[in-house]
Amino acid sequence: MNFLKKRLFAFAGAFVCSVCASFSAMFESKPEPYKVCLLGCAGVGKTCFAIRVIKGEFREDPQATIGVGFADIKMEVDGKVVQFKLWDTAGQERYRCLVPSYAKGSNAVILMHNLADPNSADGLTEYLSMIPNDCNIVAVVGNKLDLKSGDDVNENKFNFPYFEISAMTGMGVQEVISWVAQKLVELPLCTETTHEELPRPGEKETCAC
Ligand SMILES: Nc1nc2c(ncn2[C@@H]2O[C@H](COP(=O)(O)OP(=O)(O)O)[C@@H](O)[C@H]2O)c(=O)[nH]1
Ligand SMILES: [Mg+2]
Repeated sequence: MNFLKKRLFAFAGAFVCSVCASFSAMFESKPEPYKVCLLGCAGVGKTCFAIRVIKGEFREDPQATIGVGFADIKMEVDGKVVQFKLWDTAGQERYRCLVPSYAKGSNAVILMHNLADPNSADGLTEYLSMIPNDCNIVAVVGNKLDLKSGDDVNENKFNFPYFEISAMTGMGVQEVISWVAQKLVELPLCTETTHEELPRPGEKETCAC
C-alpha cells in the first residue's frame, strides 16, 4: 500500500511540475511576432508573392504545390530585429465571409491587385472594411508588372503607399517587404537590438503548411 502511495505521489508531483513548466513557457516574455496579412481577390498573385518572399523563387502554379498558411520572417532594420508572420490565404478569399477572421489581429496589411487586369484594383474596395481598425500599416501592391504594357497607367486609387511589383521576376518585392518591416520596427514595443547576421527573406523558411 505504501509503495502504491509513493508511486501515486511521484506521479502527481511529476504532473504538477510539467503543468508548471508549460505555464511558465507560455508566459515567458518572448515578444509575439507581428502579423502581416495578404488581402486581394483570387488570382492576383498573393501566394506567388508569399513564395517569392519566403523562398526567393516563382511557382507558376502555387496552389498545386504549397497552400501557405503563414511563414515566419525575421529581418534587420536599422540595427533592430523585426519578426513577423506573413499570412497568405489558402484559397479562403473565394469565400469572402472567411476573410475578416483571417485578417483579424493584423499589424500590417498588403492589399494586392493585378496590374494586367484594369478592373482588379476596384476589387480591393471590399477588402478595405476587413482591415482591422487598429492596423495602420497598409500598402497597396499592383502585381504582375511583367504583364503590364508600357502604355498602361495605373493610378493609385487608395490613400495608401503604392508599389508595383512582379512576383514572377521578383521586381519590387523586396521594396514592399522592406517598407513593411520598416513600419513595423517603428511601432512601439517592437524588438531587441542585435548585430547578429540574419537570414534574408527567401534564405530561411519556417512555413506552417
Ligand atoms: N505573369 C505573372 N503571373 C503571375 C505573377 N504572380 C502570379 N502570377 C500567376 O497568377 C496566377 C495566380 O497566382 P496565385 O499566387 O495563385 O494568386 P492568389 O490566388 O492571389 O494566391 C498563377 O497562375 C501565377 O502563375 C506575376 O508577377 N506575373
Ligand atoms: Mg493563393
